[in-house]
Amino acid sequence: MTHPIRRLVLSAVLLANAGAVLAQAPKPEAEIRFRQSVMNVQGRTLGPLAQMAQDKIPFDAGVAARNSQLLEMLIALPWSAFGPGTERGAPTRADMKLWSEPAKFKEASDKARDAVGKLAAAARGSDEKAVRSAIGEVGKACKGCHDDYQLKEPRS
Ligand code: ASC
Repeated sequence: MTHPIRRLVLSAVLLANAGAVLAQAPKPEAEIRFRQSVMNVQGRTLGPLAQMAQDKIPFDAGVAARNSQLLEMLIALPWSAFGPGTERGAPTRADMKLWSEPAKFKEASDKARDAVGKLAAAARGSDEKAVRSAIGEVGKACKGCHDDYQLKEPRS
């Protein structure tokens, strides 16, 4: 039995749900801006760590711990913003091949997550040598992925 009021309520509920689903799928431009923003903050967070590991600035265990833990949170964020349909929409340095070899990209991003996880674990301890070495591994993982998937210049 479909009473007109029931049908009206049902339609309203369906429409509201459709709205919620749309709200969950941000525009490609928003995804691109998001991943670029996270990558930017990651770079700013890794910067002092890399400088410490290379003896360009004095080693500071507090900064090492804080930045490593921040990096551990950040590294979880960008990957979901490289989904299908986010190949273009704003100037981006992401190489198109990123979308044609998702398994390889996932492997490269997992390496970065693993390396950052190890760094955060090392930074919770007091072994400066281990922290320095873990920073180096993070740098290598970031660079490895950028060598494969980051263009030198933005494309549209
Ligand atoms: C950064 C940054 C990168 C990586 C890479 C590590 O801070 O912007 O692309 O670290 O240079 O080797």
